[in-house]
Formats: sequence, C-alpha cells, structure tokens
Amino acid sequence: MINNSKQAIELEDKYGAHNYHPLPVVLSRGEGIFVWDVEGKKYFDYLSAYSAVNQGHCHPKIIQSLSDQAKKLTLTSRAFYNDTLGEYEKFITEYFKYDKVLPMNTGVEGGETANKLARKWGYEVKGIEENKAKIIFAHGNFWGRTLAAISTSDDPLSYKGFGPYMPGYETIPYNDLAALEKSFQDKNVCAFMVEPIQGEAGVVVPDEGYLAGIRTLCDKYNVLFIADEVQTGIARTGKMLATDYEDARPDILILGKALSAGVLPVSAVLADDEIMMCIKPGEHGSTYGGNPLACVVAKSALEVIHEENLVENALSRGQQFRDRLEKFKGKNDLVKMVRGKGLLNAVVIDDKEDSSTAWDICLKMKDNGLIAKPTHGNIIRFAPPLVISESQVDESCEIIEESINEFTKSS
Ligand code: IF1
Repeated sequence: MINNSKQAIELEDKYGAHNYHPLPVVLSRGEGIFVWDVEGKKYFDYLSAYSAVNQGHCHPKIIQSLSDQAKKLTLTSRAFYNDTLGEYEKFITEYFKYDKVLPMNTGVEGGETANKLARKWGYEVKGIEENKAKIIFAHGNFWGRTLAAISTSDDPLSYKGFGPYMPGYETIPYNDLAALEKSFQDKNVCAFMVEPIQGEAGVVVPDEGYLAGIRTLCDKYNVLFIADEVQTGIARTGKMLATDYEDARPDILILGKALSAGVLPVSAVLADDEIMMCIKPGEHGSTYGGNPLACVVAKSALEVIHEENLVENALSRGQQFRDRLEKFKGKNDLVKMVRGKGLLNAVVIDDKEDSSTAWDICLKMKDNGLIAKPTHGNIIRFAPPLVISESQVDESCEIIEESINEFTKSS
C-alpha cells in the first residue's frame, strides 16, 4: 500500500523502465476535471491524459457501463461472435457516418491499421505495383511509438537508435498544399496521413483552407486522406472532429484516447466499403480488438459527448481560455503566443528552446493546484476535460497567470 508520494516515486524508479520523466506528482483519485495526489492535494487536470479524459475522470455513467459488463463478459476474442460488438459497430458507424469500423485498442494500432488498409487499397483498387505503395506524412507528425510510427518521425527523441526504418514513407512540410500536390505526382502514393492539428508538435494549427485543400488534392490524384484524430477527435477542438471545421471528410478516420474516456484502451478505424473490404478474414486483427468491455465503454463515452453538449462546451470554454490568456499575454513578456482550437490549446513561452522555464512554470502550477506538462521545449499544452465550467476556466486561469508571473525571461 502506497502511503506517500515519495514512496511511489521510489518504487517506479527502482522497478519500472525509465521511459518517462513525469512531473513529480503522484495521483491517486480522479473525478471530473480534478485529480488528487496521494497526500490528498487537489489539482485541476489540464492534460486530461493527453486528451483521453475528455468526458472527465471516472464519469459515473461510463464507469457504470464498464462495471455492468465486467460482471457479464469481458473478452471473447474475434474467434467467436458476441452480443455487444455488432451493436457497437452499428452505433459508431452511424455516429461518424462511415460504412464500417475496424476496432483496435491503442491509437498507434489504429494508425498501423489505417496504413495497412491504405496500402491494400493502393494495390487492389488504385493498381499500384506490389510493394511499391507510398504513404505521405507531415513534418512534426506524431502517431505513436511502434517502429512504423517512429519511421515517419523527424524528432530524434522518437526515432534515434531504433533503426532500420519502415520503407514506403515520405514526409513533407505540414500546412503546405503545394508540397502535398508535388508529392502526389508519384503514382505510387496511396495515402496522406495527417493530424488536423498537430498535438505533440505543440498544438500547431494549420491555415484556414488546409484541410479542405487536402480533400481536394486527394480527390484530384486518387489518394486516400487519412485523418489521425486520436488526439483532436471526440469534441476536443470544439467540433466532433477537427476535420469538421472545413467539412474535409477523411477516407480513413482514426480515433482513440477519448473514444473510451480514459477508462481502457479503445481505438477505431472507420472507412467506407471500397477501402474497408480490401482486408479479408484473417488478414488483420488483435486479441482485445472490439472486446465487449471496449464496446460498451466506447458507446457510453460517445453518448456522454452528445448528452452533455461537450462539443459546444469545448468551443465556448476554449474561446474563453484563449481570450483570457491573450489579455494576460499583453501584460507578461514570457507569453509569446497562445494558440489552439476548442480545449486543445498551448502557450508558447518566450524563452530559449532549451530553457527550463516551461518545466519550472509547470512545477509552480503544480504547487498552485494545476497540473500540465510542456510538450517540446518551451510550449505548455493546456487541455482540461471538456466538462469544465465557465467559472472553473476562470479559476484555473488565475492559477496559470499567477504561476507564470513568478517567472521572468532567463537572462
Ligand atoms: C506517449 C505524445 C500526445 C497521438 C496521435 C496517435 C497516438 C497519439 C495524434 C498514439 C498518442 C500520446 C502518446 C503518449 C503521450 C501522448 C502524446 F506526447 F506522445 F505525443 F498526446 F501528444 N496519434 N499520443 O497523440 O496513440 O498508441 O498512445 O494510444 O507515447 O508518451 P497511443
């Protein structure tokens, strides 16, 4: 039994792989937008487990659906049918308006699945020569930690030391339609996979028209538009999907994280029959993919988004957050930029890339009752659960401003 934070940190340090450098806070309870540490201190959660807890921690309705199903049937594997998968597949394909869904577990498995579907479609429908299919990615992309995912990364922290890399991938500048059209001159290109807003890169929002432009170019050159909405999807950006901002319907949609409200890993790949039916029985799958627990939890998590108007709330509260911090920016020389959409926002700290200011600000915010974490260098991501209220945005911005005010630019 863990009695204090120090004990928990020591255990992780001694017995766990050192593949993370967490903020020194040990959480033991979550409810709505709040988490508590082992000592009972309460925090605003401004990371939402990287946008997985959009519905708030331990949402009662979602936990109830988990608990009810957990006593009934948790896993059958896909060797057999069960009485939850078909109902869930009907629900989610009607919810997002696609013919079919391929259920997986983690976001990166969703990305891998989308890549396999795109390649298969490239060979069977577009007529690309076997083993010649290419998929285009954008600089600054992040879609997970598998060998394929790091093969498209231009962040040494993601790829260095893990070669050799997956062939058939190319990267072009993000938010650059001319570069995209140039890459499509290669007839072996089967898909362009991109985040509508780049999360890990530091909440990079592309220009107006970029998403619509991708759709137009993919139609023109018969290339599949794969939208990685693992982080931007499920109401996070103030629309159900970030691609909804420009009505740019992806050919393949990847969902994860908040699809299951942070309760257990659930991801999904949605596509219409021309693409989805390229994968035949036995050609893809996963032990836990589409398990009964995942189905009931994901259905409940999606129902909550509608029932609690979380798309609208993310839009309004996000605007409130950015307006408030824009005002603060005018009074504090450390805030270089505030950017984002809905409740996926970031503050760029005006300091040297390698300065520890952003990290130190996060430590100060932690002391003041709010947890967030820097992404690259001097960018702090702010992404609370979408259930946050107007007064809670004000209260949490007080903490953010008070904490940043304790710092000045490093000399
Ligand atoms: C870590 C980052 C965020 C994602 C997008 C796919 C995946 C992710 C757009 C893969 C996952 C997570 C991974 C986690 C931290 C977090 C993260 F900092 F790593 F980059 F959110 F920005 N597409 N992102 O953001 O989903 O397989 O993890 O379920 O690896 O540290 P996953």
